Amino acid sequence: MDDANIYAYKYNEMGVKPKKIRILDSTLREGEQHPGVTFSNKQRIQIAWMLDYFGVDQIEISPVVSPDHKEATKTIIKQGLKADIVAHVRALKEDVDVALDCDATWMATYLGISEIHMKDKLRITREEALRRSVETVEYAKSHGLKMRFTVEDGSRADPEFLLQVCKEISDAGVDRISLPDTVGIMRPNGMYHFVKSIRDEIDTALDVHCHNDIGLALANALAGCDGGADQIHTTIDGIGERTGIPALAETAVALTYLYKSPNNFRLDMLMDLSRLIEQYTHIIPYDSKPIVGPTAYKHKAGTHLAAILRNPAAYEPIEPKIVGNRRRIVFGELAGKNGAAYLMSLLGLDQNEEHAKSVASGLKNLRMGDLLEIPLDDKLEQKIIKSEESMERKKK
Ligand code: HCA
Ligand code: CU
Repeated sequence: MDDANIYAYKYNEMGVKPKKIRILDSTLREGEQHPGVTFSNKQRIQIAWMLDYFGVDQIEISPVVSPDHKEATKTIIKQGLKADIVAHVRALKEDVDVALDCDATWMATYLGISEIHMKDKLRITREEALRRSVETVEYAKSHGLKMRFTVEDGSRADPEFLLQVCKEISDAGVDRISLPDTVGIMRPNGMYHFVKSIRDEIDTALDVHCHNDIGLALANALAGCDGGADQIHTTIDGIGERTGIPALAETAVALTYLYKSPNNFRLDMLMDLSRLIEQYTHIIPYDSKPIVGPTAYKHKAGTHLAAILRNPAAYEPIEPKIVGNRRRIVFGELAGKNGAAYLMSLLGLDQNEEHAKSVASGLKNLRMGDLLEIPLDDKLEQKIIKSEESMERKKK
């Protein structure tokens, strides 16, 4: 299938150096901030195991939300998973103590540094915000923790102050800085320059955390990586505050195929991960959701069916089985001659060009929209070849 994509991939690679981009999954932290979502501890542990097996680099959970969450954090840390377990807390010493109490090796802390967050949410001055940031980093580092600091609402912060905070927490030894677009206000070009402005001045590793309020979360996160970040925050199905953050499935596929970022992601788990979250949250992915949505691999128009039946790459960027999804074809008034011929072969009907044409026009005249939908797996694909051969023979 890559052959069909080769020119597209070439454009994608223009002007950017290939590099590894990591994933931090925050289903257990940001995801639980999605209205209506709460997991049981058993579910949290299972989600962590599955995310680890899938191959994400870091898994984030907040131990300060409730005693239950603290218990879950402790238990997940004890599992000895490959991924780092990142305890996400506020920039307060007492919260760092909670992370320590959970035996965390990694923690993340956040503090709003835009004027609106400092003035109206936190009611602190710039000086206080700066002091609190540096003190929290120093405190965590003095206890041997690896830590990330999130400059919350960073995309709306005064760039000079943003840089000052980033520089001072870097000097204090912070291991990573998360640059969030907390209200999802950036466009890709803006996110690129937001990240680059920090990347040009300091060496600390950078995360991007992009909200999806205007539907640009993943595009922005990827642009942020072009600007110098090397870790994207995701959740399964993109759940999170309001309209969430990039979905794990889309991010992992984009990194693997469009960015050629080296990783060991088990992409064939993506459908199961989405199903698991659907089962636990009762949030059903919308029909046209990329990668895992019910119509992501359905083909309908006659011209599309004709092509798909010969070579699915004609209308698919990557094969469905790679991501655990399934190809389906839809028969109805748009099926056309090729769709009709294939349907006839499935039904064991003798077919020739003329019959196929009249079935196609019969389907059209019924005016009943889509009538039938079938999965197109390997066995059925064999049938296509036979049906084509028999059509060819009859033509002669
Ligand atoms: C929050 C804010 C946050 C933090 C992101 C991060 C955001 O809900 O705590 O820690 O990287 O969007 O800014 O999710
Ligand atoms: Cu967020």
